[in-house]
Amino acid sequence: MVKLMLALDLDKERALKVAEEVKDYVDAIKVGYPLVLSSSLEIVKEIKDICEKEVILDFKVADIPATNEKIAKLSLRYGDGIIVHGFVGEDSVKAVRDVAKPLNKKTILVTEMSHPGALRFIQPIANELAIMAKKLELDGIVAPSTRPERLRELKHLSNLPVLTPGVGAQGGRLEEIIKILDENDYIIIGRAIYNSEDPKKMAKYYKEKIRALSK
Ligand code: U5P
Repeated sequence: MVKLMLALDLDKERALKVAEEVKDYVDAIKVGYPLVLSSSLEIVKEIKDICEKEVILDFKVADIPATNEKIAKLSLRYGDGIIVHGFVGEDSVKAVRDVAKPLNKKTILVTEMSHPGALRFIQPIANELAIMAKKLELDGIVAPSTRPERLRELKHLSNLPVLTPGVGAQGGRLEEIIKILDENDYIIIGRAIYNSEDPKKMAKYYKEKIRALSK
């Protein structure tokens, strides 16, 4: 079954509360700058103490190789993997991968982003980014639920597990993307769960919907 990854873009207090509420229904958690900058990387440990799920660091690392290496070393003391940008070049991505691999942690590459602004600069190079992810034998790509046909193509080109944001708040529709995905892939959902009146109920709803549509 396709996995459900909760994007926890909240402050510490709310993040820990939501993690506790939804833990029976999500397979993995994504933490990014909003949470880590409002607390610290130690938050990853606290999340794991609550729910023992895979935690991916969405830091969209995009610097020169030497700096990327330092960021990866410091970040990957926590969590199970890190998201990087590829437009900075193969050497920058390799620098992260070479830190992550020996630690048995994932390097996941952003291909095409899910927001409208992605059409101008990143969509034109997204196919090449997917091919680079395959060449570097990374652990996955990020590709948009907001554009199902692009998601399909990027998954095909990379032949890697996909983490796909955009369902819910960004207008992506589960029904349209689920058939493209398989049990190695993750659907990332944030606001549609944590901003709802009852995050637990909403996480359960998405989990059951994924199960029903996966058949
Ligand atoms: N995210 C995207 N689109 C991308 C890459 C990452 O939305 O192309 C991240 C956002 O930063 C957020 C999550 O953490 O995925 C989607 O959250 P939401 O729109 O479901 O609230």
